[in-house]
Amino acid sequence: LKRATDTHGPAPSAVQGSEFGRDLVQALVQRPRAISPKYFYDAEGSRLFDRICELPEYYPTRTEVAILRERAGEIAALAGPRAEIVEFGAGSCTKVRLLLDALERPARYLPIDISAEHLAAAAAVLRRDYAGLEVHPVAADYTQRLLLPAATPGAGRRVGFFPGSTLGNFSPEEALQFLRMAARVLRGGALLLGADLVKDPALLHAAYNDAQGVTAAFNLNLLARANRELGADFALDQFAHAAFYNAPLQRIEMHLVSRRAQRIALGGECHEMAEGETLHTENSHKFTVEGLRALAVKAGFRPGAAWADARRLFSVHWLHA
Ligand code: AVI
Repeated sequence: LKRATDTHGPAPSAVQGSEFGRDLVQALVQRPRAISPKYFYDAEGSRLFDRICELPEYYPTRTEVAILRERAGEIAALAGPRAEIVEFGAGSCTKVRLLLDALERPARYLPIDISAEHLAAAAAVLRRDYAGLEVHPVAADYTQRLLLPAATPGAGRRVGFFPGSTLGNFSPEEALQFLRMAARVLRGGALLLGADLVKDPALLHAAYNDAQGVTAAFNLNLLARANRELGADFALDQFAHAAFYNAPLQRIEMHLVSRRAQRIALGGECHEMAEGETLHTENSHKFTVEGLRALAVKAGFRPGAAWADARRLFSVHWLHA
């Protein structure tokens, strides 16, 4: 057994004073051990995710971008002039440029993201590049209650944008809850949604087990972040990245597997992990076009067009709110 150098670990107040700390303690206490994938995305995790999007094996980003490029004209016609774009989880606001370039005189862009700092910087760059576009960043957790500013006078349709199949990282209940909220704030407009499709498990496996190990580093960054922010003492070489397709549940699961029996000191307690036990860090659900449309109906949308690439790897949906 690894000896905890200090049985109390980092100061319990540092852990209890942070949402990440409290959720990580809870994750280590509960069975099965599981934590929200939202904690992947500190500055380092966001950088690693950007690298994932460039990997040869990670097809979702480039396939979705190709669909959006190919369908830009149709999307612009559906959105109409002076549309207002609301992006959920905007990050660095790069994909939206495809829409802004295609739409007819978009009136306003409301990027919603949890990281206010990141958002302000991204908004400044967009303002510089799109003269005449009002950019109104909303620093909020869009999985919680969301209040949006009233539509600007003379604005056209409100169009939600939720690309990347981020919907797949929610549980089925959370996905329904998110879509219900989106239908409410977009009422009278529409949601443009990206959803990764069910496919040959070998392709899925490769996308989450890339040869360069970037996805493994992204997964392990959760523990590295705990060491940086909470003063935890995870030995990163004592955990292995595991990602596999759970076919009955139509999802990729990511776990951190304990390579040996070890003790983890956190929040004033000592948590034990046996060899082979895991911390479940992410689900990435895959959809069928019909399944996604049925879910959208349940949430209060009227499904419109559904587009996919020729290999049917990824889908983009226009859902009337
Ligand atoms: C952000 N999200 C849609 C990605 C996915 O594919 O589920 C996150 C990711 N996890 C591992 N690789 C990429």
